[in-house]
Amino acid sequence: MLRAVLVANRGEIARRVFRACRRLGVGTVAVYSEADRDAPHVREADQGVLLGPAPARESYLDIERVLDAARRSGADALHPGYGFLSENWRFAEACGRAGLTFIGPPAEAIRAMGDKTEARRLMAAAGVPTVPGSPGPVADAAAAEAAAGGIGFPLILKAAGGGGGIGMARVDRATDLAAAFAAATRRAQSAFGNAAVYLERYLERPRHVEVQVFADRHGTVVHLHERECSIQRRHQKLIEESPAPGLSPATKRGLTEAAVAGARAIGYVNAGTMEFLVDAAGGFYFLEMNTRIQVEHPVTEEVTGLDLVVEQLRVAAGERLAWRQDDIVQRGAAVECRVYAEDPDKNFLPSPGTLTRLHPPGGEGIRVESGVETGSVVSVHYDPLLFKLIARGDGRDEALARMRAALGATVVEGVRTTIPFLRKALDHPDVRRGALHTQMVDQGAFR
Ligand code: MV4
Repeated sequence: MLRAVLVANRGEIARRVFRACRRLGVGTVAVYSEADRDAPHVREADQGVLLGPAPARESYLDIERVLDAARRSGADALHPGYGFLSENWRFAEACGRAGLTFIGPPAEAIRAMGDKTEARRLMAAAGVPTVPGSPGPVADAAAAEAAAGGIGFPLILKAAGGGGGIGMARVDRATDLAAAFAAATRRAQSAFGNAAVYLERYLERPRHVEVQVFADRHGTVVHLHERECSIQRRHQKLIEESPAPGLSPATKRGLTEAAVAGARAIGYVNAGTMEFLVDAAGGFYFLEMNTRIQVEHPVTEEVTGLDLVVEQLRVAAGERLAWRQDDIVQRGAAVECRVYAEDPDKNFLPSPGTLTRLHPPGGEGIRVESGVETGSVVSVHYDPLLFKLIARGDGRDEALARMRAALGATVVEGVRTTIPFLRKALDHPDVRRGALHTQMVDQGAFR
């Protein structure tokens, strides 16, 4: 087993990883910025190492400072959490060179999936359905026009170096393509330092369904079923659930088999997520792969009864997966709401400040994953996620009812939060009946 794990992260995910370490009797090392000296994740670890000033560039994103903290603390493994350096293949590689076990996939898998056109190509070669589109990046406007001829309109321009929706542009007519291509290229260059752009057929109001996969170093690859994550705002997920409501057995089987085949084809190891778009007819298309543990992993834990972070540590230590596919069953239903320090009445403007009072909910079927406590300061420097509420039930209706009650019982004072928005969303008739799609929030369904 591992000796001590450094978590190169903060907030709720750092605390979540430390909890898994304690379950396995593994030591814990926190890193922190000057803004996080008094943060719960630092107090809860065996050791804490100061990285540097509050800005993430000088602390949580500074590879040399993080590696130096690992050396000084004696940690033999590193968990990147999500965000920050979690999908930086150079960082994963540097951990290996420094003699640290990176708790995640091989650097090469991170690199390959980070290049969105390479990911599409590898997945298509593995038999995973992809959205019809250009086989790779398009070199110039003329190449874009040639590719568009075979794809049709509407289409979408995406950054090859990007992902997560940044720099995408919908194009409805051939006459708009050259200008849109130029704009997308410029945005891709400034956001990712890589101007490469590719084309896909635009799917109208798709659902976002993702499949949790897990692989060990001994060739076993399994899935842990799906999550529905369509309720997003500007590519930030707000509500996630498992199972995905209303998926046909055929679509469900297709998704999970494709996810496992895709992960196997690239020699994937550890936890990963295959993201798909699902259209109204049940057709599904690979979108991208997230090569990290995700924010929404608890809904999968609640329906499978398995501890994904403990398994990440075990697999990283070289052990075999403790699960066989047939033992991984979805039981009941679970939903997660992300509570952010943002003002839904001001276009989700971040709402930093001091939490003068925090009273999280409890009760049957309710789980809270929090990075904060009463007195915590919500800084402008980091993602404003305060905590996640997870509700489980024997079925979807019970899980949603418990979530409504939990949101109603939560008290947060000192900052504005997304709770009023979440309550409106959960009361919406389309959400109640499970008729979800990715444009709901941005189209104003919950205002
Ligand atoms: C699309 C799409 C429609 N057609 N691709 C947004 C995030 C990025 N990973 C991919 N995204 C989309 N890709 C095609 N060919 C619509 C979206 C999209 C979306 C996807 C998932 C969840 C929320 C979304 C919100 C707006 C657009």
